[in-house]
Amino acid sequence: MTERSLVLVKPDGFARGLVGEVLRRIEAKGYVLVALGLVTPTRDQLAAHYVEHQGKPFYDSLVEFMSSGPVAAVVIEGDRCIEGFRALAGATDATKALPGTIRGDLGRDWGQGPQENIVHGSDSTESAEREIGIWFPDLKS
Ligand code: IDP
Ligand code: MG
Repeated sequence: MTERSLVLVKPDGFARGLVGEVLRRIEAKGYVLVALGLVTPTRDQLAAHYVEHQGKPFYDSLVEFMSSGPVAAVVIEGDRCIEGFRALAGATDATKALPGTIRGDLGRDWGQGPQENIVHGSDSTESAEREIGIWFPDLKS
């Protein structure tokens, strides 16, 4: 049951000084931080990370945005933390995300629709395993 998830505080969240607030919410929920780093992602890294979105209308803009500055990459651990972090994050579109969630409390539309939404969280155990391998290739299970 114990699982891991890959969380990113995206460049908008980093630029707005929200890394600490996101980590605070993860820790307050009870999940454990397993790995943590700051990196400005390469396009290759983002192509691997967002492979499921290649070819979509927002893909090029998304990669541009995600490579525009530092992100905080985090591996969290805990029973059902994949589902649990997605609940903490809220809906993809920050305008629609419920108050109480990271995106609902801290996010808004900045002119690019749902693009700038502060955080990423893995959506399945398969995605989590794949994504953790991209961001933390040396992390031991
Ligand atoms: P998720 O992050 O809630 O899992 P996904 O559908 O996997 O949402 O989309 C990945 C990311 O792509 C989103 O978090 C958001 O930054 C961006 N995105 C999704 N849909 C759109 C869109 O319609 N326009 C612009 N950006 C989008
Ligand atoms: Mg997703």
